[in-house]
Amino acid sequence: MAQVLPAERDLRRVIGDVDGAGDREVEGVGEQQLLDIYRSLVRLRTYDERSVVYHRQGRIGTYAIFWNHEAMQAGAFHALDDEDWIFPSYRESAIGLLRGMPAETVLSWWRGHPAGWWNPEDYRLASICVPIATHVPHAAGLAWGKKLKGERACAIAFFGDGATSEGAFHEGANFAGVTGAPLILFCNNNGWAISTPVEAQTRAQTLADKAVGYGIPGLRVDGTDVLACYEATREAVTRARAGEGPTFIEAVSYRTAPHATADDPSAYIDLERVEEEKKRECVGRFEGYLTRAGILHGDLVASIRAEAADEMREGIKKAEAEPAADVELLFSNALVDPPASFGSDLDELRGTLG
Ligand SMILES: Cc1ncc(C[n+]2csc(CCOP(=O)(O)OP(=O)(O)O)c2C)c(N)n1
Ligand SMILES: [Mg+2]
Repeated sequence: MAQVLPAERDLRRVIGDVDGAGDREVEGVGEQQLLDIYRSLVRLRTYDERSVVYHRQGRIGTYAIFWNHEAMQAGAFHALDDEDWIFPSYRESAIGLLRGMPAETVLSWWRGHPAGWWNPEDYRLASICVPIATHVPHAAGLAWGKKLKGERACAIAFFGDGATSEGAFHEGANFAGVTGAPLILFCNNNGWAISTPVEAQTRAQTLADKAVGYGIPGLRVDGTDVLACYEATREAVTRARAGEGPTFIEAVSYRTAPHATADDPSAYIDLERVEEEKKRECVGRFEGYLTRAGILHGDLVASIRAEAADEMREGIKKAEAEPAADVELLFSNALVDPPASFGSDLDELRGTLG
């Protein structure tokens, strides 16, 4: 049972080629749900593209671009219920939008402002995790807790291929396997951990193979196919709710954007491959699928994009209207017994900042 099924070695796909060859349907998913998924994709894409612009304008700090990762995030998200917990990495920083979090909250996070902090309970959304893989044991613990309490909710942890080289991933995966925690381990395998290719990180044939050692089933999907991501996550959620424990999903893509705004991938990435991959980026692929199915047309696309652009315009306005935070916040939760000089040091710092 705990194996990468032979049928899963190839990447699962629902969306076919541009001419429609290979398109199939996901059982039980109607027109309205397809459009909801599309709206989420567009909101994430808009968030990402606007953020790169805001960064260049100096309005947010260094930013982890998730262009062409939207299908994994929206696909997985729509397979969850409202009560299920999400543990994002920096790559899924804006997934809270889909849970009703205002854009200004996420933008504030990237501005390093405390208005970008939230109570995880409010959105069933843990804080954005930057130390690679350290949220995996937290997610496993929360999921196990839900099981012990007899609650229906499950948890999902998003992380990258590089995270599977970290101890915390293995601790979390093992713990979830042993406890049968209702957890989905969603691995975004974009081929790179900054400049380290996945081939330099592991001798495993697939990342899903790593699940086998923990007694967890592994699935492999095309990470730019939003419906394949949705379908695989829905299966994992069904297993979790049935008391069958965790599932590992490896969603495969090729990173088409820099790791973050501070990175210049031209020194290491295959630029020709990037151009090829951009032609089949995930939002356009889903638009093609929906158009072929007669569900999407130009006016609808335009209005959904306009709504998403408005959301961002409003969000950045509100984030920038936040008064600057007091610098004392940097220290107030760090020092139980501040040194004698703390008060005067702080005054000096305030003076320096004007
Ligand atoms: C514990 C830890 N070590 C190192 C880093 C520095 N670092 C930031 S991103 C990154 C690569 C992560 O790659 P991957 O897990 O594939 O995620 P991706 O960025 O591709 O989504 C590293 C090593 C970190 N944030 N945390
Ligand atoms: Mg990666």
